[in-house]
Amino acid sequence: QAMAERVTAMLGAGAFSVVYQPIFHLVEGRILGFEALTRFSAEPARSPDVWFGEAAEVGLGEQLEMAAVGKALARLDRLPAGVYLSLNVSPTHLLSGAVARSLEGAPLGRIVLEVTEHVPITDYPRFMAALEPLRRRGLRLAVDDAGAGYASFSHILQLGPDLIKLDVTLTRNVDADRTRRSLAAALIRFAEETGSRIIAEGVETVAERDALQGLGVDMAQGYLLGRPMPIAEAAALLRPPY
Ligand code: G
Ligand code: G
Ligand code: MN
Ligand code: NA
Repeated sequence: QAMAERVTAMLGAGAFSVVYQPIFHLVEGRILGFEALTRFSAEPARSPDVWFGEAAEVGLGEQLEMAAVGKALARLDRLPAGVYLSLNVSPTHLLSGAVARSLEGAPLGRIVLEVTEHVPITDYPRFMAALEPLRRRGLRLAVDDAGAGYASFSHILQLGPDLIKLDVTLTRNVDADRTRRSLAAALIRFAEETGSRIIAEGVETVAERDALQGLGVDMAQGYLLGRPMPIAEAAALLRPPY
């Protein structure tokens, strides 16, 4: 009961905000897009994953996630037209049609949906069918957390994503740790073979960036390159003479 009240409060005005983390082209040094990440004002240090989990437990998961998508999209006009927006969504809400509804009127050519396997997809054909009308209109699909155990090879193979986001656990120490490097290399090779593009997540050091670039990664995100930031800062990053 207390949890239900807390979750309802989370849906109120000002209860959460969206920050935007830049995704860079490493060679061109250019921002390609931003990932929208939700922050809850009541407890900013608590992971959004926990909030979203609690919301789902009391049946408000879809409502909260769609409110977050709506809030992220509402600021898209602050970014130049060539820059995309990446949104984290649960496969459940894609299947229910809620994601498509909250994307109505949005420029789908500028939208990437990131899906992870936290909630396993049991019926891939149905999932792909739900996505198909959106992808036909330019929406791109990213597999999030690739290599983390949440996103297996078979998951990736069945989704045929436009983008594969290499999990932070593979990025960390990729320069020094041969085991991680070989796993990252396998995923990168897999992406090349299947026509997906790789984005390395959580890049924190120059050594990690260089090692990943050496493996053929040209898109990356992480504290080394840019932290999640309010929309005004994100927009300012892109103003001339950028
Ligand atoms: O930004 P941070 O590292 O704290 O995010 C922690 C987790 O919460 C990540 O897995 C991220 O994908 C997830 N997350 C952040 N914002 C959203 C959101 O708006 N919707 C969903 N579904 N997940 C989010
Ligand atoms: O699960 P997902 O990939 O959507 O979540 C991305 C998470 O990674 C966010 O919570 C974001 O705040 C976090 N993040 C972004 N850059 C870095 C980084 O350089 N290092 C670490 N440890 N986390 C990062
Ligand atoms: Mn993500
Ligand atoms: Na991830």
